[in-house]
This record gives sequence, structure tokens and C-alpha cells, in this order.
Amino acid sequence: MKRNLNIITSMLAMAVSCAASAATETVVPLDVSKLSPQQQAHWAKARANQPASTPLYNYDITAPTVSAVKVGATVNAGLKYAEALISLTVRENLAGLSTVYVTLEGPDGQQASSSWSSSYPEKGRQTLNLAVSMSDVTQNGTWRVKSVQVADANYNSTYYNEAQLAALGTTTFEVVKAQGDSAAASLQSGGTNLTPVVSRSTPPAGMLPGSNARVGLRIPVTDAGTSGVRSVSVTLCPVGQYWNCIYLGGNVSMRGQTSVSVTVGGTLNSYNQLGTYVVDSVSTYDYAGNYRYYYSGDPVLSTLLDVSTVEVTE
Ligand SMILES: [Ca+2]
Ligand SMILES: [Ca+2]
Repeated sequence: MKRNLNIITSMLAMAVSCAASAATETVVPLDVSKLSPQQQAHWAKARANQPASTPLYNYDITAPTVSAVKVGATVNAGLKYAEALISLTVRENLAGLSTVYVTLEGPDGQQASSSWSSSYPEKGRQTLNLAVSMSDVTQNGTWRVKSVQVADANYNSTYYNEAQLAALGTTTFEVVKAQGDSAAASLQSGGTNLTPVVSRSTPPAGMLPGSNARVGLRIPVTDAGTSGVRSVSVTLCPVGQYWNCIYLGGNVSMRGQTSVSVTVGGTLNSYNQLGTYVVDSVSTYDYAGNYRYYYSGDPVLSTLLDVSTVEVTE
């Protein structure tokens, strides 16, 4: 501690002596009249080209602002891809508009939201049209823009509440035919085993030796409601065992598919021993967030799925 104090004291002494020597220097002002006409012209030109004071660093401390809000027409939420359109006019001074987040609220408090982000944030005035998915809403009636947040690339942001937004344009719109989707997706009979026998030492086609072998199934799934099947996950475990299992997953790329065969896949891991694996559990998800879990031993698994076993060999 004492040593630190000595260092600080000597640094302070140096600083004082530097300041003292700087203060003794005198700056002689330029007497332009003593220059030649050519020198005077050159001096005037150089001076005209140089701003009076140039900031050292133009650091952005100003958040983007919203100057106008406009909502689209009535939304028919019964459609598979129902969307509410929100138009925002945003101004950003320097670092560039980076993210925009919009929240809508229904007559009974249900919310829907959308976000936008730029991978090349730009300054200036821009009008953004954001589409908020309304396929899952269940509330008919008057919806409103609840909040908007705009941020620049330098993390300056402005938050607008409902009242502030209402003063900037139109913020309410009607929703009709909303029914929502509260019914989970479920397994159908059938299915295809893409890899009934898997060689642990054989890599997938076109891949380097040592790459993990691949396991795949096609699982038929149906969804009640409007949102459609989203994904399926399957666990295959060694017979009579609930560890060292194989985990498979698969997604449906498009919304609104009520009956679809989902391809699920995964790879073997080093802990997967040789032998017979059986379907232990299955989960099915829809786009509205509903899911159904078929637990180990659920009779549905054996009565519905044609996919039964995967044999892992050396
Ligand atoms: Ca800014
Ligand atoms: Ca559903």
C-alpha cells in the first residue's frame, strides 16, 4: 500500500512539472499581414477548408425516434397465416437502426409481438412494415399497439407506451374469426424406419470416417386446430433400459400443415452400445405451442407406430 502511495505521489509530481513547463511556453499569434500575398492566399484557403473545431470522436448517444405509426386493416385471424401489419416511421442519427420490437394487445389482455433486426444498421429516416402473426390469437374485437421499442447499433433505445404511440398515428384495428388452437398434435398410425440396422462404424454417405452414424424415422402426425404440426422428438432406448438412449428430432418448415409425415433424425454417440433399441417416448408439438407426450409404455406407441426397433451393429 505504501509503495502504491509512493508511485502515485511521484506520478502527481511529474504531472505538476509537465503542467508547469507547458504553462511557460508562449504561443506567438500569426501576423498574417507579414506574409507575402501568395502566402496570405494560401493561408486563407487552408483556413477555409478546415472546420473551426473537429470533434475528436463522434460517439452516438442519441436513441432512434418514432415519428409515425399506422396499423393495417381488419385481421381475419381464422386464416392460417393471419398477420397484423404495423407501419413505423423511424429516424436514427448515426450508428444505425438496429432493432425494433412491437407488442400488440387484445381486448382481454392477450398479447402478440414481433421483432425486427438489421444486420446492416443504417441511419436516416426509414419506414418499416412489421407483420405480427395473429394465427394463434383467440380474442376478437379491438386490438391496439401496446408498445414499441427502437434501438440503434450503439445500444441507445427509446420505448413508447400505448398513449405515446396513439399520439403518433393510428394504433387500433379489429380482429375477427379468432378461434385459436388449444389442441395438441398427435401420432397417426404408420411410419417408416429409415435405418432399421445401423452400423456404428459406418459414417453417413459422403462423410469422413469417424463421423457418427445416422439414425432416422418418418413419423406421421396430425394436428387438430389451425396452427399445424411443428415438430416431433423421439427417444430410442436399449430394450429394458432408460439410459444410453438415441435422441431424434425433426421440424416442419411450414405452418398450417394439419397432417404431415415428419422426418426425425439424430446420430449415434460413443456411449451407444450394440444391440436393439426400441421407441421409448415420443413428443409432438404444434405451431401454437401445444404438445403431447407419449411416455414410455404408452400402448399408443406400440399400436400406432409401425416403427419399432433400430438394431445397432459394429
Ligand atoms: Ca443513434
Ligand atoms: Ca393444434
